[in-house]
Amino acid sequence: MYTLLSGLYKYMFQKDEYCVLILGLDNAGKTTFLEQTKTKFSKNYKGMNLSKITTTVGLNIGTIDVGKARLMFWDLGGQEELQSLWDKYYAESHGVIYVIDSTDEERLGESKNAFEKMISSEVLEGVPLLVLANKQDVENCLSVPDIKTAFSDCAPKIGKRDCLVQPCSALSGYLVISADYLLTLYLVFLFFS
Ligand code: G3D
Repeated sequence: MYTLLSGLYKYMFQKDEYCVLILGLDNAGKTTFLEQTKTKFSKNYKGMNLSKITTTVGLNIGTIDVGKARLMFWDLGGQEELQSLWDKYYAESHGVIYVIDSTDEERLGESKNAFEKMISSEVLEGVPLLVLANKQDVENCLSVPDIKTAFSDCAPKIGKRDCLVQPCSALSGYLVISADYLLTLYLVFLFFS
């Protein structure tokens, strides 16, 4: 009886846990994205003042619940010297959100190189990718087609894994945190896991 009840309890209340890495160069808006997401999806979470967020050094962690899923976000520092630590987290991850600063054309090549190195990892093969063209609230920023063109030679390395590129503004919340995104991610995880 106990086993039956505990099985039922687990079925009803236990969440499937997924780890999602948030990667990208420093200053891309990773931490701002994480804070917006936590604010939107965690009922009692009093978010930080987004304009006071400083660039990620080390690791920020956030957890949100979407339906029966618990998504654990790991926001990793994007400075060159910290990028070498990204691959330590690949084995644990079910999905990757790669954040690009659409206002920083100068560092777009650097971002592409970091992205290419990341998707070349065998450990991430088949792991779904969400690419966010962030800071779309800024006038004259690069558009999604501009970014896709700059990243076009990465396409063969993306292969058959699920990859979605979305414009967003982590700061204003514009287009960022629709439940659809997270639901898409969740469904993709379910599908691939
Ligand atoms: P990181 O975690 O990738 O290093 P942060 O990046 O989240 O710390 O953001 C770096 C800077 O970009 C911050 O500005 C932050 O406010 C800004 N930023 C993040 N997302 C957006 C966005 O969608 N639009 C705009 N306009 N700015 C954004 P500061 O001035 O604090 O360095």
